[in-house]
Amino acid sequence: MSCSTCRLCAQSLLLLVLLSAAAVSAHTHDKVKGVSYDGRSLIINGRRELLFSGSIHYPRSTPEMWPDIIAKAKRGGLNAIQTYVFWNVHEPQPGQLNFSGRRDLVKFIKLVHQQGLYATLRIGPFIEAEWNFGGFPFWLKEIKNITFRSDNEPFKHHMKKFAEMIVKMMKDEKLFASQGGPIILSQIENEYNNVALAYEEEGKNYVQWAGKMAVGLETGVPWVMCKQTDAPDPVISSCNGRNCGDTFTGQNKPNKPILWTENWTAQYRVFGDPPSQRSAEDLAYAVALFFSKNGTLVNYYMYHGGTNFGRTSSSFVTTRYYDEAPLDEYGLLKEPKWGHIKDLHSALKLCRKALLWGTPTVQSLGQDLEARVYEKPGSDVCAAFLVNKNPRVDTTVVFRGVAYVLPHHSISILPNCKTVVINTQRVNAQHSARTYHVSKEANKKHGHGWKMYQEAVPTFSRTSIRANGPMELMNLTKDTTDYLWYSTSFNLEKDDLPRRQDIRPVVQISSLGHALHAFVNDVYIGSGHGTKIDKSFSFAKPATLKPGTNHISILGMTVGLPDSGAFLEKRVAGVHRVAVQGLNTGTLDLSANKWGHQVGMVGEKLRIYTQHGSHRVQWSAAKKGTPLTWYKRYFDAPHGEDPVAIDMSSMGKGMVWVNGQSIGRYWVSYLSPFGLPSQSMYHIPRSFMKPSGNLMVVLEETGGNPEGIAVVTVRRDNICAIVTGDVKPKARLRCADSKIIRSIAFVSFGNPTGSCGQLAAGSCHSPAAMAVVEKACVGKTSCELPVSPEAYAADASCAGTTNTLAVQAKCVRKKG
Ligand SMILES: *[C@@H]1O[C@H](CO)[C@@H](O)[C@H](O)[C@H]1NC(C)=O
Ligand SMILES: *[C@@H]1O[C@H](CO)[C@@H](O)[C@H](O)[C@H]1NC(C)=O
Ligand SMILES: *[C@@H]1O[C@H](CO)[C@@H](O)[C@H](O)[C@H]1NC(C)=O
Ligand SMILES: *[C@@H]1O[C@H](CO)[C@@H](O)[C@H](O)[C@H]1NC(C)=O
Ligand SMILES: CC(=O)N[C@H]1CO[C@H](CO)[C@@H](O)[C@@H]1O
Repeated sequence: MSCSTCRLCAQSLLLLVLLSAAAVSAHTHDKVKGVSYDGRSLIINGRRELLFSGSIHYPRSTPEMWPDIIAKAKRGGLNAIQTYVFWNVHEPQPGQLNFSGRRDLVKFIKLVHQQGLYATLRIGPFIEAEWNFGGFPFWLKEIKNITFRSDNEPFKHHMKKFAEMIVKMMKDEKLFASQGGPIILSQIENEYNNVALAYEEEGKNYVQWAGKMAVGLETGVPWVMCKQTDAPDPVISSCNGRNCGDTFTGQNKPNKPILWTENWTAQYRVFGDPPSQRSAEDLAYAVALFFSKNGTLVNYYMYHGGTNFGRTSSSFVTTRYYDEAPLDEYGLLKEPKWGHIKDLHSALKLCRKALLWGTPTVQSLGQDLEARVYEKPGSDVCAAFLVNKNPRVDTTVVFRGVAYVLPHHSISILPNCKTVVINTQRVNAQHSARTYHVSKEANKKHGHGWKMYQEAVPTFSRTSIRANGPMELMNLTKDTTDYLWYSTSFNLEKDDLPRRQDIRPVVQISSLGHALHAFVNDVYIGSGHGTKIDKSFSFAKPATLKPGTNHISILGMTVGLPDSGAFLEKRVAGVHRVAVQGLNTGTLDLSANKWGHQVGMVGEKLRIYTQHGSHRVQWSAAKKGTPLTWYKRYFDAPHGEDPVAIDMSSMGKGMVWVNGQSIGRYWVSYLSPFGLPSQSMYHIPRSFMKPSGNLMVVLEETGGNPEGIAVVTVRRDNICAIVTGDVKPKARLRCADSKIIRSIAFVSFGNPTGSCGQLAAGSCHSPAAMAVVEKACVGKTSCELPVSPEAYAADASCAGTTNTLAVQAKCVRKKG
């Protein structure tokens, strides 16, 4: 035995003593209602638990979707659901409360409870969350002398009032675990460490105050702060990020458990971003590593991202949110991510005893290779994690006398220290591909196609709010609309203008963000916008000016209020400076001119996107390509139960309403570096529609072709099994949403290539395989297939065979 192993033994003996002490204290909690913790784990109603939690935000889907989403999370092996509380949807005006519809927090938590899951409630009230203003209502900014998230009396007063109200609401409904309810943890503040420095001493005082205030609310369950290494006792600091098992686990005291409140399942997207992925393999690796390093609670951020309806997203964030999560925007299973982490949860649950009561040891198995073992001496309780940290090289390790193949960047889990039940790099879960289908019934013309109403461009004389210079935007819109018009008029002499017709003066605008459309003498001259990273931008476009009075009107706008960084209440946006260059007299600076402002669009004020309001204006036959145009038409809901979306590829930027409800902002003209829109499909929840005669209204800012808009249904009916025989002897296929397998589109055994939706046979292929798979699967909800050459009369000696079975099946909804 080498010296280093000696030291390991001594260390583990010490650990054993510590851990048995912890186990004893856990037993004394038996039959105690409520939640406590020690250095090992949370102890819920006297029981230690491994917690697999997923974020699902109630206002990002609909009450009609909640039961299905929660049930799918449960089937995916979760035992807890986490949500933020969204202050600005509950209290849009001071004292004016709303907890109905999508805002029904109590109903959401009760549904979680009904399905036997725990809940964790992140009250914030600062939540960030890519949510408008980080969750703060705009009126909070208008309170005299307020500084958000600091040791500031007005802020602390309102924060406390809100936290008290939410806690009381939960207590009245008996929703805390201490009352027999599902809520096992609450969170106060959010990632304050990121901004603490900016607030200096007042930040430190504020964190201490926030922790004490929260604890004083006496929920009977622990509070967490995420990434808060100075979290005041007994508040637990937890970890956020992609790789919490790697270097930092978030623990700020040895007597507090290691919890991971945000493990990003992908990355949220902003307009202009290319698509992103976090592979199922990488996610599973990170979670397995975290549990191998004493972690006991993981939360997938997001498990279901959903939709930023209306104007709820923060600056530049797309309307769909974390569509790459295990449940996609529509609540459909995103495979193999959903299935692979489900398999991981099953494997980890088999390790429960060892993880919660065993003694951890670490043994090196070579460079980048280690065995992390939890063992209870004197019993056969033993679980091992064999880790290969090398990002490229597959290898074989020997652990307790047995050889194990260990692919690169992977962890094998052995719940009995002998048998591998999962390797994070080997995905056995089925795959699925998402498809969109144009709905005939929804796109039928009915005799009435698109109608339009054009917004007028307001000139200075028609505006009411005047100032010497353009004013800050958010101060005027007060978060009631994205839009603020800026108008000014100025005179030019004939001599001011260039003599040559082909040389036109240039209108130059500098903006503090986020986007603008410019009109000169009622003619649209162009648009500009900033980015998520740099919201300010400048704009310069030639314009046709004339002798006499000229008008410049600029539609400035935000695309969601900011949600991150210090001093949110001091942010600025809108037109800043305006000049006309290239006049014979040089540059005309209009920044100190008299400017008029108009908040919002006329169509917004008249609510012409509602059935009632649409009668307030005169609609005419639609023309394409016109800026600042409202379009409307009626449509029937697509038949069936598949989710519904709308393809906006033919449009520019704006918003869509269905029966008066906003389905969010669209912005397809902002292309990613790959030349594609970040989002073309926009979700219309089924509950927004009735069977026929639905009113759709589109506000298009720059010009598009409404004839190109199509209502589509969304499916993940193409499911695939891609399994290699020497890893797993069986492959499984299962249709979701009570559908059955109608047909088999592709089968190959040998060395097939491609991914689900694009599978192709390789050089080794067995024609007999199709009949075998059809017989086993067609007409069934699920089927199990052997993965061996014999089962498919395949040539096992075919050069290049990988003994891989690839199947693509099509699911359909059962008739009747
Ligand atoms: C509350 O919110 C719902 C949407 O969830 C909305 O339909 C309703 O009008 C709101 N009620 C009030 C009083 O603002
Ligand atoms: C605002 O702060 C100033 C300076 O701290 C103080 O003098 C003033 O009384 C405060 N006003 C209110 C309404 O709290
Ligand atoms: C896991 O817990 C043990 C016992 O408390 C400790 O010695 C060890 O350092 C922990 N491992 C990690 C990675 O935190
Ligand atoms: C916004 O309005 C507040 C008063 O409501 C004022 O103190 C502040 O200076 C304004 N900000 C800007 C940038 O104009
Ligand atoms: C702190 C941290 O781990 N951040 C990572 C979170 O995940 C995203 C992608 O999802 C990474 O880009 C970050 O580096």
